[in-house]
Amino acid sequence: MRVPRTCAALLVLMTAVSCTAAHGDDAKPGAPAPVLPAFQRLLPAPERARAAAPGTGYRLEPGTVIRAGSASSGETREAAERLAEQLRASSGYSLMVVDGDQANGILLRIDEDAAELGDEGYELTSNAAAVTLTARTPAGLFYAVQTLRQLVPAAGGGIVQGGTITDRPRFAYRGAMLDVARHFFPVGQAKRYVDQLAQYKVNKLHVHLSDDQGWRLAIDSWPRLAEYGGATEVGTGPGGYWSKEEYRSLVTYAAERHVEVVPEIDMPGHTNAALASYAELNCDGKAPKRYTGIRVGFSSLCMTEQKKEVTYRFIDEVLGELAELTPGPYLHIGGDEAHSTGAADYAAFMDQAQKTVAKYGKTAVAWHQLAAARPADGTVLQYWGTAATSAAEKGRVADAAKSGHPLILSPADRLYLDMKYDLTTGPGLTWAGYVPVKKAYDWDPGGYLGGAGVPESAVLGVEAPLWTETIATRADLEFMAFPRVLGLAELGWAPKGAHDWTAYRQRLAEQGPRLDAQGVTFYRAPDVPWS
Ligand code: NGO
Repeated sequence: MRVPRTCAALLVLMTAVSCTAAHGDDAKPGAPAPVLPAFQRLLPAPERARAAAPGTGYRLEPGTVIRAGSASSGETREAAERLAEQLRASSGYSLMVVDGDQANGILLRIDEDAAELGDEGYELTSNAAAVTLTARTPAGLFYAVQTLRQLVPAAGGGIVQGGTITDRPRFAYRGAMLDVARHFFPVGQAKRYVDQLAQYKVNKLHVHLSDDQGWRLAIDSWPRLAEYGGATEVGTGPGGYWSKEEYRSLVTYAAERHVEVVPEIDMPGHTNAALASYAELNCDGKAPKRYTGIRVGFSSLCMTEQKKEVTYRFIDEVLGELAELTPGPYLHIGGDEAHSTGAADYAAFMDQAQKTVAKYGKTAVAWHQLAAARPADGTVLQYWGTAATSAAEKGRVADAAKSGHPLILSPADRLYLDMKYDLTTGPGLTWAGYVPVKKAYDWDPGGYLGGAGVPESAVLGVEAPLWTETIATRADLEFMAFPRVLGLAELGWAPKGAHDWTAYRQRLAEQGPRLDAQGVTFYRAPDVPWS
């Protein structure tokens, strides 16, 4: 008997999952997807899932009680309350939350000895008496809850498929980037993105806070950056900036969803907004006009002997304030496309910027162009090359990786969410080619730079950047991000053995109603069998 490919891929990791022949690769592109058994619907795919007989499992009822463990920590209780809220909304049931650890109803528990679950893993079991979610950490418990949300039938109550899921992420860094510099988006939009991402187990939100077209974060020691440099964006819009209070509220909101905010101040290029705000930062002492076009590579902080001091004081004060707002370990210092900075000046500047990040107790992240200069110990490089990137450039990145610099992979022809899907896409750029949904998903981060000598162990994770030169509205933003960013989530979390486009596109199709219910204006890719 021929095992349908959908199941073959899952069976590598899952014993006893029930696969039906209905969803093999015979399914016609564009035909509605058959409904998948619950464990096979999960996105991202779990590391291991063992389903009990179909129809068995825990039945969610109006009287179901959610138990937040016995030695219930605040965080377990919080996770239980949040789960209750979400399930109430979809089921209409009252779902009381109580302390206690009886396996009866839905039980959430932290087991600090469950070392095998790691920092973000969890176990979920469902039987007639209970659904039990176990994790070693609050993050793991949060991800167990996200999985359970996908297992509860969308409409109302119903049965949570019986069996056991044991799950951990493949990569520690699973990120999305939002460029709020080219077009300004309020903090509320970033929070909405966090909610959308966290349910798919994405754990980093990188915010691109400054560029030629706008400076988006209030800095007390250099107030004109935001007040003057923030009052423009691409085109004729009014721009805007985030106050420190707003920024802090985003950091807190994200942390509650186990998402860490990684702030970026792009330097020494992409700095026209700063140069326009302060004449003293310019080599000739004259402030250029503010810029609202979409060219890159024309601006640079000044590195002459005379100006170095003010440039270094500037980055020290900006990064100092940024570090103070950032509980997470990373500060992103840009370093891309510094075409107007000489090579020696670039290297010296980036040395100083990395030293400054270290002085504030943080780890620097930079775009991979830093590999051509001097990445400092511990600095993380973010690779944004494409299939066309030269062997020499890849080689420099590989050398850095081999000497201990972790890599975040954001190949532009796979993960740039600002690339058009195809020639009919309204917004978006095409410099890295079209990026249809399949292309965004169908590659292996672990082996991606293997040809250049980068081992999987050097890959910290993946990130999908959303640059906004051509994206000015929430609708366009979501149209470009969804559904491709789910591919990012899958690549970052799911085990390599689950990788299979035919199976993935069916799981993706199952997310359509969920995205619809959340009001996400996603792109209905023609090769995904949306129901
Ligand atoms: C490049 C460039 C950005 C653009 C983006 C557009 C990087 C790292 N620098 O990516 O300034 O916005 O392409 O796709």
